[in-house]
Amino acid sequence: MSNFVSVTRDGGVAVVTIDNPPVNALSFHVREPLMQALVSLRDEPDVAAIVIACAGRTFVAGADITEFGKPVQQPDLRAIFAMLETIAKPTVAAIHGTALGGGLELALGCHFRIADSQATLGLPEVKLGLLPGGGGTVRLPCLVGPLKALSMIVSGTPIGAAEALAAGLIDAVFDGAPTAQAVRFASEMAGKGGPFTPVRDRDGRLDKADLAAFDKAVAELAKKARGLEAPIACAQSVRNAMALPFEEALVAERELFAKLVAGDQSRAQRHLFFAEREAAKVAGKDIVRRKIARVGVIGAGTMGGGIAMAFANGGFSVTVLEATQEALQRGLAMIDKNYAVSVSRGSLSEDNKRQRLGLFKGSTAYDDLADCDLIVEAVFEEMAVKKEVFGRLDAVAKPGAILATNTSYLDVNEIAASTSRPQDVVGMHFFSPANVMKLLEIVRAEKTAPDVLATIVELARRIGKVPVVVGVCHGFVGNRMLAARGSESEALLLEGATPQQIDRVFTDFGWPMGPFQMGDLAGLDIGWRNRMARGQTAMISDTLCEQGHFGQKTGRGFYLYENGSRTPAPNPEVEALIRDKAAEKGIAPRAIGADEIIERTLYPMINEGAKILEEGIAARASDIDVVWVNGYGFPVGKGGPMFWAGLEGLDKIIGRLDHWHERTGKDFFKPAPLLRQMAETGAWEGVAS
Ligand code: T1G
Repeated sequence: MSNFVSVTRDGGVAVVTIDNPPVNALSFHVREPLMQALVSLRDEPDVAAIVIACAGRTFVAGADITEFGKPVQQPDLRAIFAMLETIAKPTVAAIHGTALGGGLELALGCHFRIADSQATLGLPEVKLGLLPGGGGTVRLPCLVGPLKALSMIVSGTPIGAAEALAAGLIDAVFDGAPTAQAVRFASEMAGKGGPFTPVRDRDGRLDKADLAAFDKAVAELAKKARGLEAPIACAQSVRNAMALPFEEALVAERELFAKLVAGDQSRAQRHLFFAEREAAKVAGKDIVRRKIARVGVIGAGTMGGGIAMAFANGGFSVTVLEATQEALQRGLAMIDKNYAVSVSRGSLSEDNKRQRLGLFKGSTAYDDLADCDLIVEAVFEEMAVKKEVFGRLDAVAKPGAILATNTSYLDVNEIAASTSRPQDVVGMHFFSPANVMKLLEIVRAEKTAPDVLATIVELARRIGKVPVVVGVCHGFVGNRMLAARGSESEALLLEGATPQQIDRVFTDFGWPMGPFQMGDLAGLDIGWRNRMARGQTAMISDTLCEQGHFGQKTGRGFYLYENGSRTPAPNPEVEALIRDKAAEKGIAPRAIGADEIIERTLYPMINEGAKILEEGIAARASDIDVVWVNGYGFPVGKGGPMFWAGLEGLDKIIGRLDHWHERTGKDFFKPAPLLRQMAETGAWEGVAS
């Protein structure tokens, strides 16, 4: 056949094996021989049944994403799946690892699907700004019903084999040897004799479906789409499967897919798919990683507790160290409560909770960290405190242990220099809540050893984090650009914009919330302490903090939060404060439009991103996108600040930065040389234009 598709015989059963490492994507060089194999086996009289299986660690993980945006080479997936359904003899998909996207659609083209008990199955296309374009939105509802199909397709979250069996998606689950199991299953079916009904004709669950209930579910989902087109298109296509004849629904699916794949949102989300994988590549593939089995976390506060949970969730034993028993018990109680909330929400079983809590050991003695392979410090954000902790760590930690700091701003070189082993020191900047947020900024200090970096990047993926390696500067990549984004927020208030107006521009842009609501959520005192430490000021926020108004946690900040609610209400006192301060500064308020707000907040942020690239603090522009999408809620449909800058137009951005630089004289508006350079080439290296 070909290197990528082979056919073997096991009695009357023909086994078609796809072998296209690393994830058996259905690239053109797979599709062509696959089509040929299936056509010839269909017509082969002495073949009683056909099994489709994959070599390597997984079943087909989808269409080849690298082929999107390029002319489609025939046969495309739809042609193969349509041909599959013309095969009268039983066809069985043997699933192991992941059956995702086009991979699950291939399996839906078969009469039967059997899976290994550890397999996962899903249609994650929505995460690429797409919808399942190989018939998945039309065939899946036939097996699992429209509502289940809707939730699987709009969430894009894969399900396990047991759930797939219960939902009617697969026909059997086995422990191991899926191909051999599939051959046995196939010959059994062949023995029973047909006819074998293609999935497309099993519309029993569709007919009975309740369109009203479906539309109600769609309305709920639409609220969460936040301007993303793909979730809406997914829902529309599943609805078509209920309302239209099969072939018409397929055509409609194809049209929706063609529109999405050519759109900026999908380009942005595909950019992020590859950007996340690029970011996790550190130099020295063959570097021996250090063994990490036992982890220590110093500090059981909000960050320390979340970090400890992130490691326990990853299966690591964790020693949590606190200065006092009282603080330790408080921290462990918070961890227990967080798990209890997950159990009450059904996202964790009571057993899992018990098992995870069993991984924790509390202590108030540094000596108990002596057997840890990695120790993460999450104490108060003050250099003197950090140095004192690292000095004590240096005395007790075993040789070769990795010492990490969770500082979000401070100089990791200086912290490392407070030990006798700076080569073992690295920054691990988690984002709150650390057991939930995906991003991990890994700060490479001057002396951080290459194997320490490689070990921590790999470890990050093992605990479900998205790692990005950054250099040492104040605020690293994320917080440094956040400061640039915020530098004009207060000026905009004094000149006439309101917190609600600015936040509305951000939510219209696609952010979960705007800077003022975000400040209130995180706590205004964090930025305040940081500004005080650096001798900087923010007139309105500082005044609120001096009055003890830190945001949600005090019930009052830029917004009011009555009776502990999380819903922000306008705060008339803040509006009066802004007017007073503006008058004090002789600033006459004026009408400010959404474009100006975007130009004076996001453009300086992009400019700061360019400076970060110039200084080598980030290795690629796409790393900056990964930081902002996974750590700061930058809308995925815009691909991150640097990708979005390409969509917005670098010339336009430079033009407006020049305008505001001339008008305000503020340095952060002065376009970075790299930005001008990139405007000439039209693209950041690492970010497709
Ligand atoms: N196409 C091309 N390359 C892919 C790929 C794909 N579908 N999936 C993975 N890769 C590359 C990836 O870039 C990396 O490359 C290497 O494989 C290992 O991946 C018509 C429209 C399967 C869970 O969305 O979720 O089907 O960096 O590091 O952590 O309806 O890969 O080494 O050079 O992620 O073990 C739908 C995408 C496609 C699933 C494995 N499918 N893949 O995770 O490895 S759209 C998906 C994943 C579609 C049809 C439509 C994960 C994984 P490199 P990795 P991993």
